[in-house]
Amino acid sequence: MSAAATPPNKNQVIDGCKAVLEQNQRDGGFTAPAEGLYPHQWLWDSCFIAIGLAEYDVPRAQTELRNLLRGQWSNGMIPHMIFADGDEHKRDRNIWQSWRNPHAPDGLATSGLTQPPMLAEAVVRVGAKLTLTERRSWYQDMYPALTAYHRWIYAERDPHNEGLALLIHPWESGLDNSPPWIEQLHQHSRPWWVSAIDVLKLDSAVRFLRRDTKHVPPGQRIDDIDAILYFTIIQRFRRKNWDINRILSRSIFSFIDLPFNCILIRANQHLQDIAKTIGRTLPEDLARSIEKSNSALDTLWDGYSSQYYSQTFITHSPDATPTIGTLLPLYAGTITPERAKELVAMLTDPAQFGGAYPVPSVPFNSRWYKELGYWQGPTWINTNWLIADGLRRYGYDTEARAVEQASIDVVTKHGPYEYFSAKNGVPAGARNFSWTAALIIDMLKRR
Ligand code: 9WN
Repeated sequence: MSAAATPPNKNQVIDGCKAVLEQNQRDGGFTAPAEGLYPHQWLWDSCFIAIGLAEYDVPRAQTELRNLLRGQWSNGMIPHMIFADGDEHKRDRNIWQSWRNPHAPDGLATSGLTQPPMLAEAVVRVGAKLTLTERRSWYQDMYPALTAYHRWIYAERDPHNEGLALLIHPWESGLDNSPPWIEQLHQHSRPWWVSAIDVLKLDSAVRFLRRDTKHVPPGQRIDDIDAILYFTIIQRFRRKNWDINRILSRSIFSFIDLPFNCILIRANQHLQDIAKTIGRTLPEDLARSIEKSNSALDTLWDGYSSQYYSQTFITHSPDATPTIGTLLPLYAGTITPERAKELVAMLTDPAQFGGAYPVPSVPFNSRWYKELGYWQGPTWINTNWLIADGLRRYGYDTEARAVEQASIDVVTKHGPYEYFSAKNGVPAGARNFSWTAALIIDMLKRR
């Protein structure tokens, strides 16, 4: 799909994307995000992948999501990774040791964290391809797991009943090293030995521990010291057996992540629709929390800079670093049309998020903007998909089409890479990346 003289047509792009999903399919029926770099099953990746699969292979989309539920813990948590079998992945499984927690599933190694709750959206997108009878039975199947998951989010991650979920590790946000997370990371003390590695400039010597920099240029990813710090948090949580009470009693992070909460709010709406379709009533505690979430999103608005921000959980102070997160309340769909209009103005402003290949993960005018820096500048197709969906629900069809067209253009030109320069479309990260392929199929098929 790359430097051909004649650009591939729509069907050829779709076929190329299908081939990527074929190639990344693994034994047991899950789809890896990318060959080599990401060998396991990831939560929100599988949801985006199922949305694309639903466009041409509904049974496989259903299998993808059912496979994700293999990893669900008995307390309702859906972990962000289910580790692949095989000796070559033993080290990954041992880093996490999910089996230390009594809620973890038997005979399956998972992470001990979650990721943005995209599952309800994926279930509904798959449901839309079924007849009413089939849809009801699909929803009946998925409803218990979904309800348990959303209840777990509120029970464990909203301890003060405020309607906003806290996250305990940057990986839970899906936007791993988005600037607010790195800022939080740097505000906390680090273990002495990490400082020693830093001072002695031994950071690149520990690079052998990382998988990502074996596949993509280190300059495009999180730096080594920060990567080590991410792992030290995992080590610490592992020592606490992934028990949330022990973790929260002395946690590095407890952060109210804006994108995660926007996705949660949208997921709640889907869950309500699912319940209605099958004549079920959501448990009262969950219904109350959902109600609170809808209004709580407004507390993340900063009137001074006219932006939405993430907040620290304890003090509720905003982390006033602009990122693509500020646009995701469009996807949540609960903000006023006036607020939506302000967000659309930011989206189309060339100094912020507007440009040749929108939408940059960090605005161009931010001091953090880094053209090919992981989640610190490039355009990602999943966030484009979320923004386009939100725009459409607020009646901004032209803007939604433009975001989708830019996504289609860049993938038609270069293939389904992990991310792209928002300035000139240069591709970066993993090639043949599953969610890019899946969401482009979805965008093209819906044209
Ligand atoms: C850690 C798989 C995942 C995505 C995340 C992305 C990246 C993992 C990593 O890859 O995170 O979970 O190894 O850096 O940030 O959004 O789900 O594609």
